[in-house]
Amino acid sequence: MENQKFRLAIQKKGRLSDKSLALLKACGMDMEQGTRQLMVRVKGFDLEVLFVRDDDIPEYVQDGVADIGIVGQNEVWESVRNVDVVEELGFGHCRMSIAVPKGVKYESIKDLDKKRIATSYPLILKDFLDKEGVSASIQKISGAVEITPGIDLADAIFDIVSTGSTLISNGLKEVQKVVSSQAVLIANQALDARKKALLSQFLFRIRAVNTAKNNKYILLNAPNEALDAITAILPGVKSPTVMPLAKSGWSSVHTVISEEAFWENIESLKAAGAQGILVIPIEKMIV
Ligand code: PRT
Ligand code: ZN
Repeated sequence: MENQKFRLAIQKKGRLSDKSLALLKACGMDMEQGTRQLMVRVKGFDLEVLFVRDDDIPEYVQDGVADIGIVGQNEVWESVRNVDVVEELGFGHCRMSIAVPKGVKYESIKDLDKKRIATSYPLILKDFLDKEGVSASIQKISGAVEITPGIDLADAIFDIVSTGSTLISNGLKEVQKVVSSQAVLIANQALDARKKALLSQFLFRIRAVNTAKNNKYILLNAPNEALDAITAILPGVKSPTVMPLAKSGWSSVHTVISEEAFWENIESLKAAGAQGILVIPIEKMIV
């Protein structure tokens, strides 16, 4: 038991695979290249990666086949629920919505009472309909849910939507957003102390990578008389570093701010006298 490997399950092939591998790489966990096996040892961390179908990940983690997993929240909600959702990972964003044929009048969820709704996610749909007090007949379909209204197998569908183009090309319109989903890190609920410690080290790296992604290192030059105004605009992690430039009367200001805050403040920075503004990506950030 003591020597058992710490094991992470990720999707073998699909929408979350590349981003899951990229996250591991950014966390300093490289894998041997070459043919992808079922299980691979990671370099740089005490971890073994298991490549599986996404539908199986929540159950594997619940049962301890894997200790942790990266999977869409939708798969967790739809399957077993006895796993801990440890962290939202910021990729694999989508929404789960109800759609009806575009010619059908839809005013509220009550319009679906006694109707047939096809979905691969019957549990999530049932939870929602129960909460809304709607009794529809849920038809469980494992793939190509979007074609069911066209062949009169269903009156509506409940499915994952990202751009919405699949709905449009099947003559459907999105009428009710039910929930948003993204990739999450999940963990077995009975990890021993050693594995818990490994999980927190893993999480520490993930947070360093994800925090860095949302922040930028900003460098700018400004005349000294503008420094007060400029530093007041910059909502940095800490107060900015101000260093004199070779040109007298001028300084260089360095700080870290969120990308969003940067765009919000760029005009006022320029107006306050900032020049030569550089925005630099950050690789890791520990706050
Ligand atoms: O083979 P395996 O079982 O492992 O994979 P899978 O085919 O079941 O899953 P996969 O790879 O399609 O999706 C994995 C996870 O990605 C899902 O569980 C979601 O959490 C997330 N995700 C994000 C999506 C989408 N976006 C998405 N757009 N999953 C599916 N889709 C489907 C959607 O259902 C629609 O049919 O993609 C189609 C296109 O979407 P539009 O709206 O962009 O046209
Ligand atoms: Zn799947």
